[in-house]
Amino acid sequence: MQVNITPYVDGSPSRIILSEPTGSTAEVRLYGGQVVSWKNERREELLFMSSKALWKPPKAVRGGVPICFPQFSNFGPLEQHGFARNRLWSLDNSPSPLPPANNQSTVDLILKSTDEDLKAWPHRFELRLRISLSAGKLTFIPHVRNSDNKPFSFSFALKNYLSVSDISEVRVEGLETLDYLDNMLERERYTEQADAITFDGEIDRAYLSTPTKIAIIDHEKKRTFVLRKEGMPDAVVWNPWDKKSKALPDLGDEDYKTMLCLDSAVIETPIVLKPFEEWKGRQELSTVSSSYCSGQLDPQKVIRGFI
Ligand code: TA6
Repeated sequence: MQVNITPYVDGSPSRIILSEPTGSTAEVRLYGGQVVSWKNERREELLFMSSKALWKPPKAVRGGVPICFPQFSNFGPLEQHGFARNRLWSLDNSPSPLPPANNQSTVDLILKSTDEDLKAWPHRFELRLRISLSAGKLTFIPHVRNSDNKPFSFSFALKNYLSVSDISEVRVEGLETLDYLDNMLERERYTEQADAITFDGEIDRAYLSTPTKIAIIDHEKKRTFVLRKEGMPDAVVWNPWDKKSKALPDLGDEDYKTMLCLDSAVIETPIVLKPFEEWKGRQELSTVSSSYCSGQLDPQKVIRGFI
């Protein structure tokens, strides 16, 4: 289907526009290999973008889906969330064979270690990312190859900034009763209660060994995001709330009200690759209209795959 590549007018890295027959689109920046927009067929923006996003390197744009590699968090030798989101990626001219592109619009990107990177992280790697758009669904297939002669380990996350109407009206289903590391309490380990997660303050948690499906219900918009993931057992839930929103220079003071980060992640058990070994993950973001308040759509049915 449609893949258009256009250079930015100010000469900064190119962007790729994916589109598909029902009218949805996605915009990908080669800088950071980052999806910065996903609009549905009604042209509604589904991903959050900070009202104060900095579009100039080396700061990653705060919004869309930044790629966190080879380190998630700031617990490690590298900058917070690793350097992949602050690098210029390329179009991958030798992607592995595409599955049948039935009504999909797909782009393959690649990031390889540079001499500069090797100073900070002495491991040669190839990080590939396939981004596919189809009606109501945005799919990410990250793929890491150890192209070095020694093993390395890495943590990883797709940092999904979701656009919500009002965070205080959002529920997350699928993470009940799981253990999580609380980043606000020195990453202490706790167990989630048995109800859906709702929001009335800052939250910054890495849920461990999560199910393959998580539902994010936007009550006001009557929209449910469904996050399906493979190869990424953990999930991060983050909302900065008011104080941290004011403290982050590239986040609007009120932006926390209309965003939720729900990341597919590899945190608790980093991936270890021997020379020439590969790791592949998969994430599907989709939306279903949820007349949840009338009880017609039970998020648990979404989780259990009936919808
Ligand atoms: O995803 C949660 C988190 O690690 C939070 O602790 C917060 O730091 C957020 O990421 C923002 O990270 P960034 O580096 O994008 O400012």
